[in-house]
Amino acid sequence: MDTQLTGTDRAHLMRALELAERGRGRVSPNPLVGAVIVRDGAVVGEGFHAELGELHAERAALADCAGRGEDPRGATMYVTLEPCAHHGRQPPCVDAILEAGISRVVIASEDPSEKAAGRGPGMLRDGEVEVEFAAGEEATAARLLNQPFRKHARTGLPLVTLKLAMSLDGQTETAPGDSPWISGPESQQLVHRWRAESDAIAVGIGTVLADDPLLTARPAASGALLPPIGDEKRTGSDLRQPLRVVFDRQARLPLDSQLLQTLDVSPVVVVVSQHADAQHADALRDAGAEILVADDIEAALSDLGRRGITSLFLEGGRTLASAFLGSLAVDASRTFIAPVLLGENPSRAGGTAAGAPHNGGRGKAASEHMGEGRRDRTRAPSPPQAKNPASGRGAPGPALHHTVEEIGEDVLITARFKEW
Ligand code: AOF
Ligand code: ZN
Repeated sequence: MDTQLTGTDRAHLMRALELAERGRGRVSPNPLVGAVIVRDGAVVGEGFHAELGELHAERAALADCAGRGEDPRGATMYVTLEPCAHHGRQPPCVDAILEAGISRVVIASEDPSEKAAGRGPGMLRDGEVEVEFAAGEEATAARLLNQPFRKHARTGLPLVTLKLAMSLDGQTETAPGDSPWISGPESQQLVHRWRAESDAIAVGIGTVLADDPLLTARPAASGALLPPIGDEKRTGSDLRQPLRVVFDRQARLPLDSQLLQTLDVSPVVVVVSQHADAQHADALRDAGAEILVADDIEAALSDLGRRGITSLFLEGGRTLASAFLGSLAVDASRTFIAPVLLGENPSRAGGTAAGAPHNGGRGKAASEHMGEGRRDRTRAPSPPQAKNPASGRGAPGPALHHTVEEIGEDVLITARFKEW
């Protein structure tokens, strides 16, 4: 039952959500989860799921409680996701909660996985534990925290986020990460962060042929601009690198491309059509790429989902973006608009109308504007989406919600088209 929680309950859940955030970029394909244990009004334990394969949030909070020499018996546990009841990489959290004698569990969101879906809360109730689910703001925040996990659990498909950068005259760049950018340095840093937080990045073959990109997450290059992921500063070396995916119908990826020269950093998956030249595909396989045969976006997404990819970040170019939009396969978008005019036929390699890479002139003062002027706007869900939330279709159409913020000298519009 959804319950009206007290202000204190809600504050503890918000703290649990904050803790959950610290696992970002480390736990996928698992969800981000945080937990707080409160006894007689005092916090006696806090924890979060910090690393894939390691303690779940509930056990981490119980361990913290033990470490503080506190007794969790009779306490309330606030947790952002329903406690699990299955044996996976970790034993069931419900066993730990029951053993610890926790008397009340307040849960911010349900776990839509087949193996969960209410089993844990049911077992807790059978064990005489009072179980309450949050509604409202905390429940929404908990669901939004785990959109990739939730979509993957519900559909088997990764959450797709489209990234675009454009000039004031609507020119889009085709090689966001690795050739001169339309967007400024702060935006580039954000994109490297997003890469590190994604399970996979995708580009079209046109982008690879034009720019020979690396598509790795390299936020450490100018780390000062980048706030830490999780609760501590991280260097480039302990960042998880996303799987790199090239949509390459005809298997044209050059064997000497940077992607294939850096397979030690992160694997490369080449999505080819069943009509692709078999020799080309074999050569790519011999060079160390994984070949995925799929004739449409949906088949490719299903295959990536089966490999445990819960989030796919689309980085370019226009052809790939159009294909995903045409398949209604875009859940979210992140669009940078940079204060530059590129003119009719921009030479793609950063040649601006003025003939000089415009990023060079961006002053330090730009960072002072970070995050300034952020606006939140919510739109009522459009009827078809609201009626058919699990259809797996997202965009084109109006966003369910979007924010506008300044990143350095650029404007960033972040939009959601689908909620899971
Ligand atoms: C929780 N607390 O902190 C997390 C949960 O392979 P395992 O053992 O790590 O289990 C992963 C599954 O457990 C994951 O798919 C999700 O359903 C749940 N994650 N559950 O009670 C946590 N991370
Ligand atoms: Zn668990």
